[in-house]
Amino acid sequence: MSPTTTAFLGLGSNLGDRMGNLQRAVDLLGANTGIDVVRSSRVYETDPVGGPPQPDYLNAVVEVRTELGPRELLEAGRAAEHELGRERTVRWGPRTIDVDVLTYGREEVLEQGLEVPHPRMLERAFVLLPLLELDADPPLPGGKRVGTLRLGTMELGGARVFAPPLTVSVRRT
Ligand code: GSY
Repeated sequence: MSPTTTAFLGLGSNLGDRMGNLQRAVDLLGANTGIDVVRSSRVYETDPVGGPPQPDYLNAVVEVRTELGPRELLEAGRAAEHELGRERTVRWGPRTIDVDVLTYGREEVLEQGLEVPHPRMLERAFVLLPLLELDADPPLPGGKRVGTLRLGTMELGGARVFAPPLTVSVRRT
């Protein structure tokens, strides 16, 4: 068996059946050979950040154990987005689903189109709140530690608990 790495993925949806889209993304990710979805945070309803005026999002974070490398994990997320009909037309615009690689072990990745830990996660309540539910001391951009940050309403506002964690199915093979 290949070595596995714990990674955290951010999920967001603000078009169509938002809960259904998040759950389907979890199921599609978990259907990949080489990805086990271990846990989900609760689902938060969040004020949209950036882009044109758009509906509120539902956001969650899932913990995965994966044999894939960070780039392959990103591709698996893109494939799930594609399957759910995501169209990349408006930058920062509304979407059926967004899958972001937030962290990959404690590795730092800086490649074309892939930066891990995610560079904007510290400014986003919709990432921080669900992520901190699953890991009290996650890898952060620039090697920062949660304990040294002064997280207040600027960083953590605009998010409300909306639903319990998404369902993850344990693989039995
Ligand atoms: O970066 C992911 C897509 N996105 C989101 C999001 O998922 N949640 C909220 N609240 N605002 C967002 N703006 C963008 S772009």
